[in-house]
Formats: sequence, structure tokens, C-alpha cells
Amino acid sequence: MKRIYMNQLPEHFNEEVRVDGYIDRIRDLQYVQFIVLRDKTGKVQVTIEKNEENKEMNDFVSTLTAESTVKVVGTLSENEKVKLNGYEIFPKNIEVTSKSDPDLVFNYKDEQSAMTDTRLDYRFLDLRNEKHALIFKIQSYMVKLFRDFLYEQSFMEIHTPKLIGAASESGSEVFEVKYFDRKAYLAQSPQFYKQMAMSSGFERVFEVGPAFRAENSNSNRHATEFTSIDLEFSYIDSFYDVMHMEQEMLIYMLKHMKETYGEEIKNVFHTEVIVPTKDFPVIKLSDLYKELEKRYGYQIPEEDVGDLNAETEKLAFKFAMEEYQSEFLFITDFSKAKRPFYHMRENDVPQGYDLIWRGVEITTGAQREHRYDVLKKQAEEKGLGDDVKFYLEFFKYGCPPHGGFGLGMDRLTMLLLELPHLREAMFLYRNPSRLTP
Ligand code: AMO
Repeated sequence: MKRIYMNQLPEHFNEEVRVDGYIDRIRDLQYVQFIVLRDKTGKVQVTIEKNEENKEMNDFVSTLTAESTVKVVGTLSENEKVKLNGYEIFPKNIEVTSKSDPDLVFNYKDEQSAMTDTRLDYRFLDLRNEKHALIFKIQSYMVKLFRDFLYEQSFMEIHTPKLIGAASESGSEVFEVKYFDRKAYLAQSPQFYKQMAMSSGFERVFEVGPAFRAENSNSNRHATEFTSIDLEFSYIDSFYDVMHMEQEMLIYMLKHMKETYGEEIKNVFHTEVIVPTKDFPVIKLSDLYKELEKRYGYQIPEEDVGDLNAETEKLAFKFAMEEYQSEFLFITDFSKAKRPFYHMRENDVPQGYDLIWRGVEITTGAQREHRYDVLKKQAEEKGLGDDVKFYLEFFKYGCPPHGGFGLGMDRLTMLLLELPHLREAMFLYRNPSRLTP
């Protein structure tokens, strides 16, 4: 008999149905037994009257434990007295498909009942919490919307290697791995390879994949492995084309997200999905510094000049809300010392940007330097030699002007739902002290 999902039950009143799921709770009363079953789509009450005829089943139900999985076949009946949905199943047969230990490590239904480390150690239980599971349904939908948008814009999806021979972004935050008799590294970004696709004439590519950073940080926004949504496209005129593409992609996502999950996000996470109606404001970094000093008396520490830091990002959001009523802010004109060698420069200013949303950097993007000689010089200036030799080859035999950006999927999820920490937005979180499960 074919299994049906809980949310399809209303189409099957007075029929024999089969449902499979977890036992959410059991109530064993004097005259009746109730089992609430749950699957990923919802719940249903299974009702077993206590009588002579049902004796065997009654005894069996008394042995069941919550969180076991069962297969139930029975008749679905409408009954307005049933508080859960107004219908119930009278079972003909109940079969245990997996028995749960009755002593759960913690009560996953109550977020506050366990230490964070326990929750993460037993993440599989933690994700049975409806709210926590919802985060990943929303994340999945978010990535689907990005994919839909990008396919509509004639992008294609590629898959680049994560085991690489040389560090891609900067040497310091790279994981080294033993690769037979030599060293390899885990990719910090698909940067070089998405650009290679431009040199292959693919014109428009994207990738959703893992990125690794040996970031020894315990901030609420850094993980050592995260998922990056990267794209790259050719024949652009300037990095403003890249910013525009990103703006359109985010607005598309937020619009559809609001339509589908807006209410649920409001009810469960107590936050509003806001769809921007204007172009995202743009400000030069030096002008932002001035504004933050004038408005909030904030001065950027010497070591961060030319770049952003966590405090600047937070205040940049405050500024963008006050000045432009925008949750988003593009920041341009970073110092070349703080930006990678592959950003195109004009009058020595990198042609790239960061995008801040709700006080956190979600993206770096840029027009790339595609002129071989200039790129080679910029790489040498940063002390990069043999490591990028293979990469420089991409630009020797014709490569169109191009640009792109990298967007942190986990950060985006965290900000969309206003979660307090990146780990809540990650199926499994990795930081310097966490490698299991
Ligand atoms: P960048 O290093 O800024 O740019 O990374 C892009 C985006 O990835 C996310 N991110 C992280 N998320 C979680 N944990 C981390 N440790 C972490 N580090 C980065 C952020 C960030 O904005 N190659 C360029 C992109 C490009 O120019 O196309 C790059 O990797 O959301």
C-alpha cells in the first residue's frame, strides 16, 4: 500500500490509508489510547479505543516509545471533536519500523532545555524541532529562487574542484591537506575557476558549493566551512553591472520568499521579509567613514583603514536605514592594499564592492582584471608568483571583460531570519573547535 503524507490526508476521508512517521507523543488513558504521528508535512492523531476486541493492539501500544518510527494502516475519519485537524485514524495495523530509546538526550522541542554544545552534538535530534527544520526548508527555497533567477538570466551551473594546488584568496586562511606525496589546499573560493569559465567562453556561470577558511575566529558570522553562491559573467562594462545583477537577484529572492514564507517567517522568527523597492544605495568607503564619524562619533582603527570591520558594518546599516531607509548598502572604493590582486583598478582604486545587509557583509564582488600584463603585475606586487602561474595563463589567449561576486548562503539565511548565530543557519556547523558530527 502506498504511503501518503500527512498534508494529503484531507483528500482521503473514509478511506483506508497508510501513513509513516515518528511518534510525536502518546497518551495512554483509561478508555482510549492516542498516538500523535508526525512526518515532514504535518501530524495526525491515531485513536485506539480500549476494549476486548482491540486488546492485542492496546497491549502493543502500551509498549511504544515516543520518537520511534511506525507504519500505520487504518481508516481516516472526520471528527470535529479532535483538536488536531478535526480528523483521526482508526488503525487496523501498527508496525514499528525503528524503536527509539525512551530517554532522549534532551527535549528537542524546547530550545532552552539544552546547552548549545549538546544541541549541536545531537544535531539530528535538534533538527526535529519544527522551528529548526523550517530554517532549512527556507534555505532550500532561497537557493532554488537564486537558481531560478540565474537560469532565467541564462547562467549555467558549474562545479569546480575543492582540492587545489595553490591558495586562491590569500595564503593565511587556507587549510593544507596531505595529497599523496605533496601538499594540497582546500578551496577558499571558486574564484580562479569561475574566471576560467569566462576564458572558456561560457559567458555566464554560477556555483553553489563549499568554501573553506582556516579562520580561527569565534564570531557569530564565521565558519571554517560555509556554502558560497558564486557567479561570474562576461562582457560587462563596469563593476556597476555586477552590482546591478546582484541587486536584481536579491530582490527576486526576497519578493518570492515573502510571498511563500513571509507570514510563517513573521510568526515563527518574528521578523519581516522586506522587499526593496528602490536601487540599493552606494557609498564610497571614505565617505562612509566620514558619515560614521559625524553621526555616531565612530573612528575606524588604524589597522582597519581601507577596509570594513564588524563595528563599521553594524553602523553602516544604521546609516543606510537613517539616510536611505534601505536595509542594503553597497560600499565601493576600498584600498588596493586590502583587496585581492585580481580586482581591476582604475586610478589605483579597486573596481569592486562589498554589500552590507542588516549590518553584516554578505558579498564581495568586482570587475576582474582581464588584461594579462596588468594582472601579472598586480599579482607580483602582492608577492604572488608561481602559485598563480596557471591562473595567469587563462588571460593569455583571449578572455572577455568580466566580473562577479560571492554571496555567503549561511549568512544570508541567518540575516533573513534574524538568527543570533551562523551555526543556527548551518545544517552542521564547523568552527575551530567543532569537527563532529
Ligand atoms: P569573500 O572572501 O568576501 O569574497 O567571501 C564572499 C562571501 O562569503 C561569505 N563568507 C563567509 N561566511 C561564513 N563564514 C566565513 N568564514 C566566511 N567568509 C566569507 C561572506 C562573504 O561576503 N572570491 C571572492 C568573491 C568574488 O569576488 O567573487 C570572495 O571569496 O558572505
